[in-house]
Amino acid sequence: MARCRVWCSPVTLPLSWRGELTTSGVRYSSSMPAVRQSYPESTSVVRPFNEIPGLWKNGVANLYNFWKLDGFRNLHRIMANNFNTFGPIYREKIGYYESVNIINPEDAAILFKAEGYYPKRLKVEPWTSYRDYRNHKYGVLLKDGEDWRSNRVILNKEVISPKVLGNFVPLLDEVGQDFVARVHKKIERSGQNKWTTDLSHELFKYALESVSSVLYGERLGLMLDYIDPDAQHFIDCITVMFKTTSPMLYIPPGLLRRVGAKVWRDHVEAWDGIFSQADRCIQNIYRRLRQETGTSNKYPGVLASLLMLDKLSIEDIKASVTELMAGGVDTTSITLLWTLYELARHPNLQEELRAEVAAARAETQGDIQEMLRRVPLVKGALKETLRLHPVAVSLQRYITEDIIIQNYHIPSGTLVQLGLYAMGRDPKVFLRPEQYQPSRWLRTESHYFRSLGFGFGPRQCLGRRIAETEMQLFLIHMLENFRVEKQRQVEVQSTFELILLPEKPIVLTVKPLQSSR
Ligand code: HCD
Repeated sequence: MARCRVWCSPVTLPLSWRGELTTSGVRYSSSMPAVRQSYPESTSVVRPFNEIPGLWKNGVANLYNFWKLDGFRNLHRIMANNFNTFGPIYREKIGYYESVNIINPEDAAILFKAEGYYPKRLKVEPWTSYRDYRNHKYGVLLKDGEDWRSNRVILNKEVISPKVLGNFVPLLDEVGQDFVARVHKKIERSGQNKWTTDLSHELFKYALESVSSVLYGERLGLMLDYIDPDAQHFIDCITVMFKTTSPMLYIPPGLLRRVGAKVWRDHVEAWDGIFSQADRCIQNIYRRLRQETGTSNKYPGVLASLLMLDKLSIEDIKASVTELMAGGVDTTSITLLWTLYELARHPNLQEELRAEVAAARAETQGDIQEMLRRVPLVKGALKETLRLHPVAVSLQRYITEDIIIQNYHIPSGTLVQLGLYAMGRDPKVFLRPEQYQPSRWLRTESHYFRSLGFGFGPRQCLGRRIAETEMQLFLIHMLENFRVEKQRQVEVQSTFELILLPEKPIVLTVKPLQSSR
């Protein structure tokens, strides 16, 4: 293997780094062996790629073991275990897919500095295969290289820049108010002055209503009693799509397609449902836009803004808007469900958050955007939820230059993964990681590369600002109206279905504030 010799050949680091101390405490130069400057007594040299601990020699055997451990549903726990066994860096090969895994925030910083101009993450092959199969364009999620960059730059302006956030807030606030009104109604109907339920279905609808109102500038009406069966079908398709992705992650989908595997057929059917529903929404707006004269000064939504901007092809716009719509349902609703679960387990914390929201409300008299600036603990709660219950088990990049992590040399081109779930629960990274403490995000303890729930850098989650705002507003409205409680103290764990989900239903009781005591 040519790569194994690299450790003794010159390593190219970015100019700004030459001669600097790297975070791993290693000074590297091409003319002399690297020395650990911070521990002069140990004068260790940088170790070759080959010596990184881990199971990377027999991909097929590892895939078999992985399957035996039910790895398809336990990926997050297996990763955390591997860090316990091998330490803060390990190499791995499962099937045909090889990676180096890291856990420390300081190492994450080195990784992201080496992501290059066209950051590339692990390709989710079932998703690209589907698009190839049906001749759909890739959106910005699946694109790479210059095509990715040029699309992403334009989308950033309409989706994630602070400039457009102000347009989203009133739309999302309205959905939040409607959600609360719906819950009040459910409580009334129960005749018991409370509502005990698995909220996930309601949260899915809240999330889809929210992301749609921002994308299309129009309401779908999912907070009403009668809901469009197509919308429900869309929600169900997303769940199936995620569920059928993970078993195909380590087996080439092309192969599964040729043998006519059920999991591939179900996957195709799910994406078909997603695409046809998104297409209906997009066609609607497109038609309306051609009829209207465009004189209204109301914000028309992301899709209409992109169409009017006329900088991306309609096919490119459709592809990325579909991804935003599909990516914006389970991710935010599950995060909100975990947050309510944590608040139900911590009644005092819930009161503390409620007090913060009440004070912010009183100080801002209806200026909801200003209010969002005055709820740091609510924001901390969401970060804390994503620390313990991240949507993505890992962040990955193919590095574009050689790097040194934990004193090991890693050659350019390697897939390096940060174990996000494992990092969030590592006592060396977070003090008392098992405790849900939103206030840790307000204190002065280091936050350096620790809040990575939406990824990092130019390839971070495009929907981040929509998701954050939607979730903050949800919590504000819920805290202002209800107290959330739990029956028994049951621990709920995560299961991996491409994204991390609660392994069993979370049943909560919602009581109106005034009369719940
Ligand atoms: C899943 O080993 C585990 O925002 C794999 C590595 C991996 C790669 C890409 C990640 C994926 C994991 C989890 C789900 C993510 C995805 C990238 C985008 C996607 C994090 C960690 C998500 C949920 C958006 C999905 C949009 C889609 C429905 C159009």
